[in-house]
Amino acid sequence: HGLTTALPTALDRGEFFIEYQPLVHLGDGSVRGAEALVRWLHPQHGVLSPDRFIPLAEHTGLIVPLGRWVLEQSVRQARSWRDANGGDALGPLRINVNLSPCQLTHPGLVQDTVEILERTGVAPDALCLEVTESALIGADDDLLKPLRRLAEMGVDIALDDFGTGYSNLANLRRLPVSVLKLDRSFTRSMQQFPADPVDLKIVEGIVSLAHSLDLAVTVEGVETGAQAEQLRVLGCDTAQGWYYARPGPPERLHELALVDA
Ligand code: G
Ligand code: G
Ligand code: MN
Ligand code: NA
Repeated sequence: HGLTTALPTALDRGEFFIEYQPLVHLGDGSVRGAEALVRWLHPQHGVLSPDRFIPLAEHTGLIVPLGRWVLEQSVRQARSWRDANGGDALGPLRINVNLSPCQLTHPGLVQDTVEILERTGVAPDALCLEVTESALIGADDDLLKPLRRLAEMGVDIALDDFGTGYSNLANLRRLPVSVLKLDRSFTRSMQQFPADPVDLKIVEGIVSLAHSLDLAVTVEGVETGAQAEQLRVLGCDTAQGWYYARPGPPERLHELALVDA
Protein backbone atom coordinates (compact mmCIF):
# COMPACT_ATOMS: atom_id res chain seq x y z
CA HIS A 1 0.00 0.00 0.00
CA GLY A 2 1.04 3.65 0.44
CA LEU A 3 3.93 2.99 2.80
CA THR A 4 5.52 0.49 0.45
CA THR A 5 5.68 2.92 -2.45
CA ALA A 6 6.78 5.92 -0.36
CA LEU A 7 9.51 4.13 1.59
CA PRO A 8 12.23 3.80 -1.09
CA THR A 9 12.46 7.58 -1.61
CA ALA A 10 11.83 8.64 2.00
CA LEU A 11 15.54 8.65 2.81
CA ASP A 12 16.39 10.95 -0.12
CA ARG A 13 13.49 13.20 0.80
CA GLY A 14 14.86 13.60 4.32
CA GLU A 15 11.75 12.23 6.00
CA PHE A 16 13.52 10.19 8.72
CA PHE A 17 14.58 11.66 12.02
CA ILE A 18 16.01 10.29 15.23
CA GLU A 19 14.84 10.58 18.82
CA TYR A 20 17.13 9.84 21.73
CA GLN A 21 16.21 8.16 25.01
CA PRO A 22 18.61 8.57 27.94
CA LEU A 23 20.50 5.68 29.50
CA VAL A 24 20.83 6.29 33.22
CA HIS A 25 23.30 4.84 35.71
CA LEU A 26 21.17 3.11 38.36
CA GLY A 27 23.74 3.67 41.11
CA ASP A 28 23.84 7.47 40.96
CA GLY A 29 21.09 8.47 38.51
CA SER A 30 23.49 10.18 36.09
CA VAL A 31 22.83 10.21 32.34
CA ARG A 32 25.48 8.14 30.62
CA GLY A 33 24.25 8.10 27.05
CA ALA A 34 21.23 7.46 24.87
CA GLU A 35 19.60 4.98 22.53
CA ALA A 36 18.90 6.28 19.02
CA LEU A 37 15.34 5.48 17.84
CA VAL A 38 14.43 6.27 14.24
CA ARG A 39 11.07 7.75 13.18
CA TRP A 40 9.55 8.48 9.78
CA LEU A 41 7.74 11.78 9.28
CA HIS A 42 5.38 10.62 6.57
CA PRO A 43 3.86 13.48 4.53
CA GLN A 44 0.33 12.04 4.88
CA HIS A 45 0.39 9.78 7.94
CA GLY A 46 2.51 11.92 10.27
CA VAL A 47 5.14 10.41 12.58
CA LEU A 48 5.43 6.64 12.17
CA SER A 49 7.16 4.42 14.72
CA PRO A 50 9.85 1.95 13.58
CA ASP A 51 7.51 -1.00 14.10
CA ARG A 52 5.50 0.36 11.16
CA PHE A 53 8.37 0.58 8.66
CA ILE A 54 11.50 -1.32 9.82
CA PRO A 55 10.07 -4.71 8.75
CA LEU A 56 9.25 -3.16 5.38
CA ALA A 57 12.72 -1.64 5.11
CA GLU A 58 14.22 -5.05 5.90
CA HIS A 59 12.07 -6.69 3.27
CA THR A 60 12.98 -4.19 0.54
CA GLY A 61 16.68 -3.84 1.42
CA LEU A 62 16.34 -0.15 2.31
CA ILE A 63 17.43 -1.09 5.81
CA VAL A 64 21.08 -1.07 4.73
CA PRO A 65 21.26 2.59 3.61
CA LEU A 66 18.74 3.59 6.30
CA GLY A 67 20.75 1.82 9.01
CA ARG A 68 23.95 3.47 7.77
CA TRP A 69 22.22 6.87 7.87
CA VAL A 70 20.98 6.26 11.44
CA LEU A 71 24.47 5.22 12.51
CA GLU A 72 26.12 8.27 10.97
CA GLN A 73 23.55 10.72 12.36
CA SER A 74 23.71 9.20 15.83
CA VAL A 75 27.50 9.14 16.00
CA ARG A 76 27.61 12.76 14.76
CA GLN A 77 25.13 13.60 17.51
CA ALA A 78 27.34 11.94 20.12
CA ARG A 79 30.23 14.07 18.84
CA SER A 80 28.22 17.26 19.14
CA TRP A 81 27.11 16.43 22.70
CA ARG A 82 30.76 15.94 23.51
CA ASP A 83 31.74 19.28 21.97
CA ALA A 84 28.91 21.07 23.74
CA ASN A 85 30.08 19.58 27.03
CA GLY A 86 33.56 21.02 26.57
CA GLY A 87 35.24 17.76 25.60
CA ASP A 88 34.68 14.98 28.06
CA ALA A 89 34.29 17.22 31.09
CA LEU A 90 31.03 15.51 32.03
CA GLY A 91 32.23 12.10 30.94
CA PRO A 92 31.48 11.02 27.41
CA LEU A 93 27.85 10.46 26.52
CA ARG A 94 27.64 7.09 24.83
CA ILE A 95 25.39 6.30 21.89
CA ASN A 96 23.42 3.07 21.37
CA VAL A 97 22.28 2.21 17.84
CA ASN A 98 20.02 -0.70 16.83
CA LEU A 99 21.25 -3.05 14.11
CA SER A 100 18.89 -5.13 12.05
CA PRO A 101 19.91 -8.73 11.27
CA CYS A 102 20.08 -7.71 7.57
CA GLN A 103 22.83 -5.23 8.39
CA LEU A 104 24.85 -8.02 10.06
CA THR A 105 24.98 -10.01 6.85
CA HIS A 106 25.80 -6.95 4.73
CA PRO A 107 29.53 -7.01 3.87
CA GLY A 108 30.01 -3.24 4.36
CA LEU A 109 29.10 -3.12 8.05
CA VAL A 110 32.59 -3.05 9.58
CA GLN A 111 34.05 -0.64 7.04
CA ASP A 112 31.06 1.72 7.19
CA THR A 113 31.30 1.81 10.97
CA VAL A 114 35.05 2.44 10.95
CA GLU A 115 34.65 5.25 8.42
CA ILE A 116 31.85 6.90 10.37
CA LEU A 117 33.89 6.81 13.59
CA GLU A 118 36.94 8.22 11.81
CA ARG A 119 35.00 10.98 10.03
CA THR A 120 33.37 12.12 13.26
CA GLY A 121 36.35 11.62 15.55
CA VAL A 122 34.30 9.56 17.98
CA ALA A 123 36.08 6.80 19.92
CA PRO A 124 34.84 3.26 19.24
CA ASP A 125 34.12 2.76 22.94
CA ALA A 126 31.54 5.55 22.84
CA LEU A 127 29.43 3.41 20.49
CA CYS A 128 27.23 0.47 21.41
CA LEU A 129 25.48 -1.55 18.72
CA GLU A 130 22.30 -3.34 19.81
CA VAL A 131 21.47 -6.68 18.23
CA THR A 132 18.46 -8.71 19.29
CA GLU A 133 18.99 -12.00 21.00
CA SER A 134 16.82 -13.69 18.38
CA ALA A 135 19.08 -12.43 15.56
CA LEU A 136 22.05 -14.21 17.13
CA ILE A 137 20.41 -17.48 18.09
CA GLY A 138 22.15 -20.22 16.21
CA ALA A 139 24.41 -17.62 14.58
CA ASP A 140 27.32 -19.26 12.79
CA ASP A 141 30.85 -17.89 12.72
CA ASP A 142 30.32 -15.97 9.48
CA LEU A 143 27.55 -13.95 11.10
CA LEU A 144 29.58 -13.34 14.25
CA LYS A 145 32.79 -12.33 12.46
CA PRO A 146 31.84 -8.68 11.79
CA LEU A 147 30.61 -8.29 15.37
CA ARG A 148 33.87 -9.77 16.65
CA ARG A 149 35.89 -7.32 14.54
CA LEU A 150 33.86 -4.41 15.91
CA ALA A 151 34.17 -5.68 19.47
CA GLU A 152 37.96 -5.99 19.07
CA MET A 153 38.05 -2.34 17.97
CA GLY A 154 36.34 -1.40 21.23
CA VAL A 155 32.74 -1.03 20.05
CA ASP A 156 30.31 -2.45 22.62
CA ILE A 157 27.79 -4.99 21.42
CA ALA A 158 24.54 -5.30 23.38
CA LEU A 159 22.15 -8.22 23.26
CA ASP A 160 18.76 -6.50 22.98
CA ASP A 161 15.46 -7.91 24.31
CA PHE A 162 17.44 -10.46 26.31
CA GLY A 163 15.48 -13.23 27.97
CA THR A 164 12.87 -13.70 25.25
CA GLY A 165 14.91 -15.62 22.71
CA TYR A 166 15.35 -19.02 24.35
CA SER A 167 19.08 -18.82 23.83
CA ASN A 168 21.23 -21.23 25.71
CA LEU A 169 22.86 -19.25 28.50
CA ALA A 170 26.15 -21.10 27.96
CA ASN A 171 25.98 -19.78 24.40
CA LEU A 172 26.63 -16.30 25.74
CA ARG A 173 30.30 -17.10 26.13
CA ARG A 174 30.59 -17.56 22.39
CA LEU A 175 29.06 -14.19 21.50
CA PRO A 176 31.15 -10.99 21.33
CA VAL A 177 28.73 -9.08 23.56
CA SER A 178 29.51 -6.85 26.52
CA VAL A 179 26.00 -5.74 27.51
CA LEU A 180 22.72 -7.56 28.15
CA LYS A 181 19.58 -5.49 27.70
CA LEU A 182 16.96 -7.26 29.76
CA ASP A 183 13.64 -7.48 28.02
CA ARG A 184 10.89 -5.16 29.20
CA SER A 185 8.85 -8.11 30.49
CA PHE A 186 11.27 -8.41 33.44
CA THR A 187 10.84 -4.74 34.27
CA ARG A 188 7.07 -5.11 34.10
CA SER A 189 7.17 -7.82 36.72
CA MET A 190 8.93 -5.35 39.10
CA GLN A 191 5.88 -3.07 39.09
CA GLN A 192 4.65 -4.46 42.38
CA PHE A 193 6.62 -3.94 45.53
CA PRO A 194 7.78 -6.39 46.58
CA ALA A 195 7.86 -8.12 43.20
CA ASP A 196 7.02 -11.78 42.72
CA PRO A 197 9.78 -13.75 44.50
CA VAL A 198 10.32 -16.07 41.54
CA ASP A 199 10.79 -13.11 39.16
CA LEU A 200 13.22 -11.59 41.63
CA LYS A 201 15.20 -14.84 41.67
CA ILE A 202 15.28 -15.00 37.87
CA VAL A 203 16.58 -11.46 37.46
CA GLU A 204 19.06 -11.99 40.28
CA GLY A 205 20.32 -15.11 38.49
CA ILE A 206 20.67 -13.35 35.13
CA VAL A 207 22.52 -10.42 36.71
CA SER A 208 24.89 -12.68 38.56
CA LEU A 209 25.59 -14.76 35.45
CA ALA A 210 26.09 -11.60 33.37
CA HIS A 211 28.49 -10.06 35.87
CA SER A 212 30.45 -13.30 36.19
CA LEU A 213 30.93 -13.14 32.40
CA ASP A 214 31.93 -9.44 32.63
CA LEU A 215 28.75 -8.24 30.97
CA ALA A 216 26.91 -5.11 32.06
CA VAL A 217 23.13 -5.29 32.51
CA THR A 218 20.80 -2.61 31.16
CA VAL A 219 17.07 -2.67 31.92
CA GLU A 220 14.45 -1.25 29.60
CA GLY A 221 10.94 0.03 30.12
CA VAL A 222 11.43 1.48 33.62
CA GLU A 223 8.27 3.47 34.28
CA THR A 224 8.26 3.89 38.08
CA GLY A 225 10.64 4.62 40.92
CA ALA A 226 9.74 1.29 42.55
CA GLN A 227 10.91 -0.58 39.46
CA ALA A 228 14.14 1.40 39.34
CA GLU A 229 14.83 0.75 43.01
CA GLN A 230 14.19 -3.00 42.86
CA LEU A 231 16.32 -3.35 39.72
CA ARG A 232 19.10 -1.32 41.32
CA VAL A 233 19.07 -3.56 44.40
CA LEU A 234 19.19 -6.61 42.14
CA GLY A 235 22.47 -5.26 40.74
CA CYS A 236 21.40 -3.99 37.31
CA ASP A 237 23.81 -1.35 36.03
CA THR A 238 21.93 0.95 33.67
CA ALA A 239 18.27 1.78 33.07
CA GLN A 240 16.13 3.28 30.36
CA GLY A 241 12.44 4.17 30.38
CA TRP A 242 9.68 6.73 30.71
CA TYR A 243 10.43 7.17 34.43
CA TYR A 244 13.58 9.03 33.33
CA ALA A 245 12.52 10.37 29.95
CA ARG A 246 10.62 9.47 26.81
CA PRO A 247 12.54 9.38 23.54
CA GLY A 248 13.00 13.00 22.44
CA PRO A 249 15.05 15.48 20.45
CA PRO A 250 18.83 15.57 20.92
CA GLU A 251 18.85 18.95 22.71
CA ARG A 252 16.84 17.43 25.53
CA LEU A 253 19.41 14.77 26.22
CA HIS A 254 22.07 17.42 26.51
CA GLU A 255 19.90 19.38 28.97
CA LEU A 256 19.25 16.26 31.06
CA ALA A 257 22.95 15.42 31.18
CA LEU A 258 23.87 18.99 32.17
CA VAL A 259 21.21 19.32 34.87
CA ASP A 260 22.40 16.11 36.26
CA ALA A 261 26.09 17.01 36.37
O1 G B 1 11.13 3.58 18.99
P1 G B 1 10.25 2.49 19.60
O2 G B 1 10.25 3.26 20.60
O3 G B 1 8.92 2.54 18.94
O4 G B 1 11.06 1.34 18.86
C1 G B 1 10.42 0.19 18.43
C2 G B 1 11.41 -0.81 17.93
O5 G B 1 12.11 -0.31 16.77
C3 G B 1 12.48 -1.17 18.94
O6 G B 1 12.52 -2.58 18.97
C4 G B 1 13.75 -0.66 18.36
O7 G B 1 14.81 -1.54 18.63
C5 G B 1 13.47 -0.60 16.88
N1 G B 1 14.27 0.46 16.26
C6 G B 1 14.28 1.78 16.56
N2 G B 1 15.18 2.45 15.81
C7 G B 1 15.78 1.51 15.01
C8 G B 1 16.80 1.56 14.01
O8 G B 1 17.40 2.60 13.73
N3 G B 1 17.13 0.39 13.40
C9 G B 1 16.52 -0.79 13.71
N4 G B 1 16.92 -1.89 13.04
N5 G B 1 15.57 -0.88 14.64
C10 G B 1 15.19 0.25 15.30
O1 G C 1 14.35 -2.54 22.81
P1 G C 1 13.83 -1.77 21.58
O2 G C 1 15.09 -1.31 21.04
O3 G C 1 13.07 -2.85 21.14
O4 G C 1 13.11 -0.83 22.58
C1 G C 1 12.90 0.51 22.45
C2 G C 1 11.40 0.71 22.53
O5 G C 1 10.91 0.77 23.87
C3 G C 1 10.98 1.99 21.89
O6 G C 1 9.81 1.70 21.19
C4 G C 1 10.67 2.88 23.07
O7 G C 1 9.78 3.91 22.74
C5 G C 1 10.06 1.89 24.03
N1 G C 1 10.12 2.34 25.43
C6 G C 1 11.10 3.05 25.99
N2 G C 1 10.86 3.28 27.31
C7 G C 1 9.68 2.67 27.58
C8 G C 1 8.92 2.56 28.79
O8 G C 1 9.29 3.00 29.87
N3 G C 1 7.77 1.84 28.70
C9 G C 1 7.33 1.29 27.53
N4 G C 1 6.17 0.65 27.54
N5 G C 1 8.04 1.39 26.37
C10 G C 1 9.21 2.08 26.39
MN1 MN D 1 17.09 -1.41 21.36
NA1 NA E 1 14.90 -3.91 23.60
